[in-house]
Amino acid sequence: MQEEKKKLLEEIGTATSSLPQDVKTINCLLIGQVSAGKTSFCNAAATAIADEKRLIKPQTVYKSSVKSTTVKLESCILLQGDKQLPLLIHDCRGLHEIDSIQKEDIFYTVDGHIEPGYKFDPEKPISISDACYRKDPKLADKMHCVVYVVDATGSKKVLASENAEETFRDLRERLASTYVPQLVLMNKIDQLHENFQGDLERVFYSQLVQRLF
Ligand SMILES: Nc1nc2c(ncn2[C@@H]2O[C@H](COP(=O)(O)OP(=O)(O)OP(=O)(O)O)[C@@H](O)[C@H]2O)c(=O)[nH]1
Ligand SMILES: [Mg+2]
Repeated sequence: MQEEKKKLLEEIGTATSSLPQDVKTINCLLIGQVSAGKTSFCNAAATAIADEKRLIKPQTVYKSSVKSTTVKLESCILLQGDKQLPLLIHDCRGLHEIDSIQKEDIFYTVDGHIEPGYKFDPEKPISISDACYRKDPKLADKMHCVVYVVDATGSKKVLASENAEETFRDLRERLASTYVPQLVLMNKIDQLHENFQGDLERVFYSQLVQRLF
């Protein structure tokens, strides 16, 4: 396990070497339904890499609200000791029937128009006169990878809402002509079936998980 982790960290550490010089960090955006576990994933990744044997930012652990806890565009820095890895995971407000992140704001974020720290307004997308609006984003400001975080326990259909389905579909279409990789992160699999709780590796062979896709 430690060997795999070392290899993964080496890969992340050298991931920018083939990119243009001004791209010092790879930006990865997590999007998904409210409560899908976006922030928890950031915290888990930061905790695993820091190796401090304590949970970084444990405040999401007991959350059960229907509204998004995360309201801003937040960048999760991954620290290994005092060294920062060249990968930033960006966390944002979740999708929901009420008080959702606006679809246009997701597009603006992917295109690098929104500065970290921007508080998403569920009523309207960012205005181009906003202080957090970047008029002329460079390649380094854009998202280089998009991860759709889905809650495996949400319902028979993991997206669970038309709003989310439409947003995911439109984003997929927008990104289809780009080289931005798109991944799905299925979360809360530990709750999908009691058999998984003791041995999470079983999910890789599970027909239940396969059917959800
Ligand atoms: N069992 C289980 N619970 C999880 C997992 N990931 C997250 N949770 C719980 O799910 C709830 C929501 O997690 P968050 O990380 O706040 O979800 P989020 O997607 O950031 O939500 P918003 O910011 O509100 O959009 C919390 O109570 C977490 O503890 C998981 O893998 N398994
Ligand atoms: Mg969150």
